[in-house]
Amino acid sequence: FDPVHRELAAGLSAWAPRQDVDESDDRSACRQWVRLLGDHGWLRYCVPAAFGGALDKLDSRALVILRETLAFHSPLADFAFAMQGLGSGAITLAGTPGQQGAYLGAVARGDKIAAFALSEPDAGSDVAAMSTTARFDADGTVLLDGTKTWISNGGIADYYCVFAKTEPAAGTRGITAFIVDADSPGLDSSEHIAVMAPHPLATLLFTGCRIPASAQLGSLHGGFKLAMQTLDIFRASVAGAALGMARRALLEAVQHAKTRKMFGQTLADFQLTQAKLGEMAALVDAAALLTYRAAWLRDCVGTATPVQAQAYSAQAAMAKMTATENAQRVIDMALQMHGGMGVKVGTKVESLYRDIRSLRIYEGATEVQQLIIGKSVLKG
Ligand code: COS
Repeated sequence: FDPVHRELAAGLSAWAPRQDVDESDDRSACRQWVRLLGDHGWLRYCVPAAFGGALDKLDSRALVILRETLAFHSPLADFAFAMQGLGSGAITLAGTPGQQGAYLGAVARGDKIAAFALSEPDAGSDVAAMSTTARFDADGTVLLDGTKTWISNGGIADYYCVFAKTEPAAGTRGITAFIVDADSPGLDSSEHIAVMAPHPLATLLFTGCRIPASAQLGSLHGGFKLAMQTLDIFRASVAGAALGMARRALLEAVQHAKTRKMFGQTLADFQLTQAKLGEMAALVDAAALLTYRAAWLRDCVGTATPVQAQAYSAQAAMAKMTATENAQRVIDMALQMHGGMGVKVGTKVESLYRDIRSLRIYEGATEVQQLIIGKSVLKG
């Protein structure tokens, strides 16, 4: 990390716990977090400096450190931050100057809420199986038809980066991205999906949804690679978020072990507790090293050549897989150490136990990360 990253972590660690957001309703809480994060300049790390961002380019180490710090304090704040990045990443990578000017500054200020619409009821991990279509009409407009689901920020987003088939028979080579404003005619985002931890999610129905041809994002049929490149950037930051939650669970466990009295001593005096804490600390550190390595690799070595891009994809996948799986184990061990208090609604380890679960699934499930790493190992 550079000094700028350390300053960022220190500044955000001081700021985040002072924010008072009622998280009982995830949709309004998420809006509030976007407003706060935008007003205080934190969202500027989601876009490059040329469009109102804080740094010249999307900086993976900054994204990792910001997500780790936010997730330590509030997984929902982390989610609000992350979606501004994921929902604008494809515009940063492939948008025209007009698209970048229209969306990126607003995202960085928190004036527009962003979303990324890739998954479908029958196409989650298997992206190429998507069936949403985009058809270029004679009048130069584009018609979208189909269903996207599990869309984070669905229903509260101001726009969606939507991936649709423009050449249905061509598999991964027949997908194109589009920017779809939330008020586009023929788009219905009213079907909310409730999940086990606070997280605004919805299904999007496109029924003859008409958008201008200028909404095409990136090259025709270049959508699959654009989606993969966008996910690549943010996968290391999902690892950062998992790391923040694991660090919080470890802290909660240590504090509990030092104060909880049983059999005439504290929980921390038992060797069994010391062994568990040792294992948890090692799991956290292993995740941290892989996460920071992936972020450093992207920032300092880059992804300009195919070899570099493949190496980074594999390392981001290792980081995402390891950090989310390790965090789940650490949080479970912390909860176990709390005994009955661990499952009481309202305790931090109880909410972390629910918060962490989806990270092993979204932005590429653990099994997808294994595939990406395995393919890279075979390529050599
Ligand atoms: N960057 C750039 N290009 C990439 C890439 C990446 N990270 N990953 C794959 N590609 C390219 C490949 O090089 C290949 O290019 P060619 O057509 O020129 O040969 C093309 O894309 C197809 O790649 P591949 O054959 O690996 O595609 P698959 O259909 O086998 O898909 C997985 C591979 C499963 C890895 C992919 O579909 C995936 O990541 N799925 C998970 C999606 C996800 O994260 N969903 C969550 C949604 S957001 S919450």
